Amino acid sequence: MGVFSEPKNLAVGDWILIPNEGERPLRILDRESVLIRKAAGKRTNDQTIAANVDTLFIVMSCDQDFNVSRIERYMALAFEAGITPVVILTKVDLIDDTDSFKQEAQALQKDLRVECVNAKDKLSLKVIRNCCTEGHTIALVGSSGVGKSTIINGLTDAEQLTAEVSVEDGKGQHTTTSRSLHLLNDGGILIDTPGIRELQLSDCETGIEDAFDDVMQFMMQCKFNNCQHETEIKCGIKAALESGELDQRRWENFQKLQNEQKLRDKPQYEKGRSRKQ
Ligand SMILES: Nc1nc2c(ncn2[C@@H]2O[C@H](COP(=O)(O)OP(=O)(O)O)[C@@H](O)[C@H]2O)c(=O)[nH]1
Ligand SMILES: [Mg+2]
Repeated sequence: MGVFSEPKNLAVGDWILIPNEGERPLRILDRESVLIRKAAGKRTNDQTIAANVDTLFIVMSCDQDFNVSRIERYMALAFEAGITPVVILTKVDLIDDTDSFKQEAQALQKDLRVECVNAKDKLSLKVIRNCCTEGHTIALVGSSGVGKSTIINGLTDAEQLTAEVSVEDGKGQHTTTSRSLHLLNDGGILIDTPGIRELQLSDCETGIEDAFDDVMQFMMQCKFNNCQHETEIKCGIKAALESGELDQRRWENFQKLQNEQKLRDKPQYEKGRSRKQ
């Protein structure tokens, strides 16, 4: 058996084989999934957010943080890694109309699971408790201040640092600065991530196609295979936009995410050129 050497990208969620307590680890178990994003500010490096995740909780509060385009971005990230996304809408106790937020998120995909919670109320968290079964790993992502640590506190008995939030601007202070892993009594595992301000997708083409399966269907209706969805006749996208089946925002976000991918795949010097255009 080989000598254990820690790889550079050992990530939260990795499983390590240790023969007996206190002995040297033998090896890292093969990963079932890996959540990757493009490292902020760097052009080439990918950053592993977490390994062996089964479910991604996309946490968003029902206030100015709520943004469906950002949900779509996180969905693409999850689908690319083969992870099931669940949208958790928090701070429902602070608003009257929860349904409009829920409906907007639900409209993104028919079978997308969307749950509304008051993260400060353990009873309210009951709706997501069934995700935390034995052997199941959940990573929480979302802006800072939306309630990720509060959800973890509610689902575990541990006390994590949470930030006080100002009600007027809805912004929490940044308290979680590194990833952390929490074992639940019922056997599940929760992984907290620091609020990611600028989530750039790594290699994510199929993830985007899965997150926008309706758009892919509309494209199949185009008369021409190389349709640019601009001036061509019998364009499935234009027809869907005109009929209202596809909304302009969703179409623009799809194009934005796809363009990020194209830019990512270009050699460095071409990236420089395309920025100047
Ligand atoms: N009223 C209310 N406050 C919440 C809720 N979720 C989180 N908070 C508050 O929002 C602030 C930020 O929460 P925190 O869990 O630290 O956010 P994180 O940065 O996503 O981990 C804290 O003051 C929490 O008490 C919620 O559902 N309802
Ligand atoms: Mg936190």
